Amino acid sequence: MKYEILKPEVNDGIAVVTISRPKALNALNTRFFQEMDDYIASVKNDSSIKVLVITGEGKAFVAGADIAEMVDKNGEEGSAFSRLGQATFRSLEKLNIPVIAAINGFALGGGLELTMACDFRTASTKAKFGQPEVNLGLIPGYAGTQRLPRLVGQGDALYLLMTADMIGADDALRIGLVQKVFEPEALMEETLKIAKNIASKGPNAVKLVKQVVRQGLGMDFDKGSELEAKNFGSLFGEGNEGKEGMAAFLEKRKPEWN
Ligand code: DAK
Repeated sequence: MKYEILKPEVNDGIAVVTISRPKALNALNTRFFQEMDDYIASVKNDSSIKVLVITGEGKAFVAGADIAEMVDKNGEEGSAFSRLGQATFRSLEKLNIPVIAAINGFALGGGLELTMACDFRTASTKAKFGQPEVNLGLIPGYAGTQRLPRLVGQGDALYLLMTADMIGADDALRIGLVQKVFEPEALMEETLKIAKNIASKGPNAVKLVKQVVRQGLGMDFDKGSELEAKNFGSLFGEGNEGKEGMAAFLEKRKPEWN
């Protein structure tokens, strides 16, 4: 598929995809979701990609769902538009490699929901965050009501959802919505350093961390711990990653992952 909105690149196993529709502050339209579905499928099929970074072009990461496209929809079409986005974000979340949102500017509404489908978030000091749907007489449509309270807790989530306040990077860091904040010109370089650092770790272990944490969140504690124990065991044994990592430590050398 030829992309009009997404700009993908890959260097040394790190994929970066830039959302580029700057005239509309990268607002999410149907075309975006079609391209993103195609892109996610291509990343899934490329085992050389170790980490994916998503960012936006210009002064926004993504300023929300495309209001101009949504305005004429009836209830049924609105639900269909919502399901389309939910499915895309869910398949992004289910990619087995780490996905980082590098938030360069506005991350509002559907844009913030997109970042929350990533594994963690870095941000520029200029980034702004909010769920402004109630300003439009709407509620989030891409599972923001579900992911935001899981990430930041009920109080901060309901505050953001009810007031539609836009918060800056410092507040986002304080409530745990983002994990690192950098000067705008350093955002990509620093985020790529994080991505490279992760890419140097045991690749199966990194994938299992993601899988066990995400699946475990939907389970009770004991079932989650059992899931951990089962997966822990899968890294042992001749030819397995844990064996190599521990041997390398004891032999004072760098591990050689397969
Ligand atoms: N959609 C479409 N166009 C947008 C847009 C958006 N979300 N945000 C900005 N733009 C467009 C503007 O209309 C403007 O276009 P032109 O007038 O130049 O043609 C251009 O981008 C530049 O924007 P501004 O001139 O407004 O730029 P400023 O720097 O002055 O302001 C701003 C930046 C981010 C504060 C402002 O643009 C703004 O408030 N934007 C809207 C933010 C917003 O409310 N976003 C949340 C959208 S609601 C659902 C599915 C999904 C959702 C809900 C329900 N179901 C189907 C149930 C999700 C909803 C949302 O995401």
